[in-house]
Formats: sequence, C-alpha cells, structure tokens
Amino acid sequence: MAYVDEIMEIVQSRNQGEPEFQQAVKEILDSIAPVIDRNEAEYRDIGLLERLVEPERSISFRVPWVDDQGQVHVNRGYRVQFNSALGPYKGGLRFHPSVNRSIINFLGFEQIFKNALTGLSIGGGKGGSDFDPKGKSDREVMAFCQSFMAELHHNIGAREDVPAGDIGVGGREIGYLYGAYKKHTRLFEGVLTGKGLGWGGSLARTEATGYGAVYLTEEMLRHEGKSMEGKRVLISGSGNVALYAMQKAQEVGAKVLTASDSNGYIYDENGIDFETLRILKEEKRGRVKQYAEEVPTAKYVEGGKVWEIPCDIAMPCATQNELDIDDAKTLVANGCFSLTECANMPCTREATDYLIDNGILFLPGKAANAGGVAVSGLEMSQNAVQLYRSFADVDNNLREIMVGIYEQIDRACEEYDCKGNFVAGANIAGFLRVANAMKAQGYV
Ligand code: NDP
Ligand code: 2IT
Repeated sequence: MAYVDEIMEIVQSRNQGEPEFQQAVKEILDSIAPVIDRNEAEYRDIGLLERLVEPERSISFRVPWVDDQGQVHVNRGYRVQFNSALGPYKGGLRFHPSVNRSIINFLGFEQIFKNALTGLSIGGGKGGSDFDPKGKSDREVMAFCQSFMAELHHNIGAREDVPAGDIGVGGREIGYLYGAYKKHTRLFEGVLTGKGLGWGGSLARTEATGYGAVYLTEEMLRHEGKSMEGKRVLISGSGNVALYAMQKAQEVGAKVLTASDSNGYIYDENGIDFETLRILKEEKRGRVKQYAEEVPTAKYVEGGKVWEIPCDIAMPCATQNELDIDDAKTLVANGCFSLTECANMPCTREATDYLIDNGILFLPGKAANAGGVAVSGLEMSQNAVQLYRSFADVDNNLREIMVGIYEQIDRACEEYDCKGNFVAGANIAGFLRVANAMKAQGYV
C-alpha cells in the first residue's frame, strides 16, 4: 500500500468522528504524494508522516463562567500544539458554538503548512472553545476569557505557544485574554498577537489577512496578464477577513458586490460601502441586514449564499466548507475566472476539484490567508525587541511575504509537474520546509 494511504488509514481510525480533520489531512496527503514517491524510503525510515499527522500535544479543559443573571455555564476549551519544527506553536483561537476537536485539529494541521509558507520561524497550533460571544455582554465575554486563560496560561508563552484571534476572537477578546495571562504569570510579553496598538500590538495586523489575500491574488493575476481592477468581486462573511479583503480589493479598483453573515447576504450592484459596513460590524457589532436598512441601493437576501450573484472573482471569507459543489458549478456557469480562499478551507474538496478542473485560477487558504499569521510573526519579533514598526513598513513586509509565497508555490508546481494547481503547490512547498526541519531534528 502507498505510504500516504497507510497514513490516511491511521488518521481515520485514530480520529473517528472528525470529518474536517480527515478532510484537511487527505487533501495534504493527496497533494504531497509525488514528493513522497521521490523520497519514500527515507521518509518511512524516520516515520515522518506518522509524526506529522499526530499533534505534539493536545489539551481540552473545562471553562466555567457566570452570566449576567448569575447562572453558571460550562464550555469546553481546546489547544492543539501540532508541530514546533519551525518555531513556537502559532495559531488563532476560535470562539464559535461549532468548535469541537475536529475543527481545532483541522485548523491546527493547516496552520503548520501555512506558517511554513510565510518563511518565518513559527510552528503550527490552534485553539478555541464552543463559547459563542454573540449576544453576550462585555462583562460576560470578559468572564469567559478570564476563565479560559486561567487554564490556558499554563500551556503558552512567548517562546512556547503564541495564540491570536480567529472567528469570534477579535481585539476585545485578545485584550481580556492578555490581561488574564498577565495576572496569572506577571509577564508582559508577546504571548498573544493581535494586541491593541497601545500595548504591544502591531500596526497592520488588523488589516493583514484581507490585505494579504488581495496581494497574493494580484500577484497571481499579474502573471496571467490580468488584474483585479474593474472586476466584480463576491465576498462572503463580514468579519475581520472579509472587511479588509474588501477594503484592499476596492483600493486596487475592484467592485465588491456582496458581504454576508450566517443569516443572509447583502448585494449592491454599485459596490458595498466599506466604511459603512466597517462601522456597523466593528463598532456597533451589528448584522449585515442592518446595512441594507441604512443603504437604500443594497438588497438583503435572507438565508441565501452570495455565490448565486454573477462575478469575475470569488473570495470566500467566512468559514470552512461554505462553498460546495453546487456553488462551484454556479460560479463557473456565471463566468467567474478566479477564486481566492480567504477563510480556512472554505471550499469543499468536490468544489475545489471542480473549480480547478474547469480552469478557475484557484488560490488555497493556506497560501492566501497567510498574511494574518505572517504579521502576527512580525508582531512577535517587534515584541521581542520592544520596538515598533510603521504601518507602511509592516504593510510592505506583508506584501513581500505574499509575493514570496506566490514564488514558492509556483516553483513547487513547476518542480512537481502540477503547473497551475496552487493547492498542490502550496501543500508541497509548505510540507517540504516542515519535513526538512523534522528530518534534521530527529525523532521527536
Ligand atoms: P470573524 O469572527 O471576524 O468573522 C467571521 C464571519 O464569518 C462572520 O461574518 C460570520 O457570520 C461568518 N461565519 C462564521 N461562521 C459561520 C458559519 N458557520 N456559517 C456562516 N457564516 C459564518 O472571523 P474572521 O474574519 O477572523 O475569520 C474568517 C475566516 O478566516 C475563518 O475561516 C478564519 O479561520 C480565517 N482566518 C482568519 C484570520 C484572521 O487573522 N482573523 C487569519 C487567517 C484565516 P456570523 O456573524 O453570522 O457568525
Ligand atoms: O488561521 C489563521 O491563520 C489565524 N487565525 C491567524 C493566526 C495568527 O496566529 O495570527
């Protein structure tokens, strides 16, 4: 049996009931099969894949907290420290009711290869909880964050494991988590990224994921003799990634027609107004439905998906598996020519294969959204030397990193005979960096 198939069997039997984790592993193993073929004896000899698919450490813990009525609630917290071959574990925390071990394992596994692509010294990890910050008061969110950190602080540190935000974890949550970490450890150190600008945060971290996704898209299109200018873009989601992908897409001259949340989407053929949406989401913590109430040219569609609107470029920015095979067929039928995964694994495997087979220029999440963690890495380095870089400096560095990612994935495609398949290119390039480090560091 092929080595990658043996490993997939192990993953399936050891991680039953974890469909997202299995999906993420299968995609990587399928992509790297040509690399394994060339080096099978050596990789088998050092148990490389067996070690790669097993987290170095994984914890889950009870998180009790008290709501504003005095009622006690118990959520479950997670942190998976997947791989430290390249540096301290690094990856976000997700607070969403759908969080479970499968989601955290899938995100942690993806993070290893994404972080490798940035070229920085960061390993892969992820964490979170099934806590839902939506509709909670600031005090309730603080109570939850303090309880979460009362346990997590034992397991993290600026040179050990550095969490950040993800779905449901933004500036407010990072602030409460940081305060709690400091209270327990007495250390003011770069243990979390995405911190406030006055207390250790980096300029451009808020914008980094969305901006980076646009930089990578522009770089890919440039090689095709194209650009985003004048193109109709669909964005899903209306959170951190969606907002700043929208802002940068508009800056390079694209027209962004949509945004969404889990209740429905907004569509405006004249383009969504970034500042109105930003204020609604970041300052008022509102819903996209309210945007349509404020902006008369916008239409709100309850329940629908943005992918039904004809476009040139699609940018899913919400969550995993939000774009399925039917959506992929609709996009192709409507003339879409390019898709950038800004969220983590937003396209199902079937949708991804269909889009690539139909000649869509497809940028996978682990390359396209790596700008967020890249600027987190830059925040860590600023904290380490207690110096702050300007917005322009960090933003330029982000752009260089995204261009570097394009070069790496394009080169991997060339070398492994999968020209134009950037899913394979990203998986191979990320894998090679991690595999070489694991080989050098012995059986650990
Ligand atoms: P936010 O919490 O800021 O926003 C998430 C958005 O996605 C919201 O509009 C939310 O709608 C929507 N959404 C979330 N879950 C679902 C769901 N199950 N069904 C439908 N809509 C949903 O998160 P981010 O913008 O930070 O993250 C978005 C994606 O980008 C995630 O996949 C994340 O892992 C990824 N990512 C984030 C990075 C970052 O720096 N923040 C870096 C790299 C990747 P609603 O309000 O209704 O829940
Ligand atoms: O998925 C991701 O890369 C993130 N949520 C950002 C992680 C980070 O450490 O900045």
